Amino acid sequence: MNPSRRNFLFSGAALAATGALASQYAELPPDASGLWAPGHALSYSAHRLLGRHAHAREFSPSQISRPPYANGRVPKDIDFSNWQLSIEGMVARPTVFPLAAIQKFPTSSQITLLACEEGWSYIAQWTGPRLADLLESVGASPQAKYVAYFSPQPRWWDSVDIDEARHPQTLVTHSMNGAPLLPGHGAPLRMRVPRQLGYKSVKFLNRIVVTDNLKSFGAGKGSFAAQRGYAWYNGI
Ligand SMILES: Nc1nc2c(c(=O)[nH]1)N[C@H]1C(S)=C(S)[C@@H](COP(=O)(O)O)O[C@H]1N2
Ligand SMILES: [Mo]
Repeated sequence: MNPSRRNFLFSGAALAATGALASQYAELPPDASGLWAPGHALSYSAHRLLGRHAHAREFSPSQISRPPYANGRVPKDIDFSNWQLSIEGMVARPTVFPLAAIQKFPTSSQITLLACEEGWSYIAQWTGPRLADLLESVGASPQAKYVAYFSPQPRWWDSVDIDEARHPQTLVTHSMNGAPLLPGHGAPLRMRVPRQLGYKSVKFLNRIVVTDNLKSFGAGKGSFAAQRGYAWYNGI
């Protein structure tokens, strides 16, 4: 977050305006209850007001981290053969895409920072179709408000609002630093949400659900991370 945003967030005016912003701009985030509720709602509505279309910072090729930090071990319980990506929910044509079909979509590339909530980060180039284009190809409903996305790992699913889903930097990546994704970084497909913290970039992506309500997913807070107390919306 840049300093001017931070100042805005903590100004009295911003606090007073929170309720109005939240109701005007995106309603409340799905985790807007409990201990952290006021902060989460404030951050979400202020970011949405200031930066609905803002772009995550992009870096130059010389700034790519080598070697990249690989947080995750490769899970042993995932069957990587014949990978498919299902896109379902509020779409005209629910589709199960074989990996090869996803690889045929026009791609977008970006060099951005992946920042973990634990404090470490790395810069990499990410390549793959825009989520917006995949949603378009299956006829996502104009009434959709959220996109939830899943891996075979029960804890690793998340969701974003429709603006984030349609944002040009939100990609379904199959390549990193000019090569196919490595298993530790989420091969063969990984959601990449560079405007938010690392946990939103779910690895081993195999299912996307377009919806207007997150209540029916898990505990209804929009992600497993949110169930554990991390913010559902966590802009960087
Ligand atoms: N499926 C899955 N996705 C995941 C994770 C995971 O363990 N499994 N870890 C998340 C977290 S907390 C972070 S910070 C990033 C780490 O990305 P990296 O493994 O490329 O470093 O992936 C996110 N996506
Ligand atoms: Mo993380």
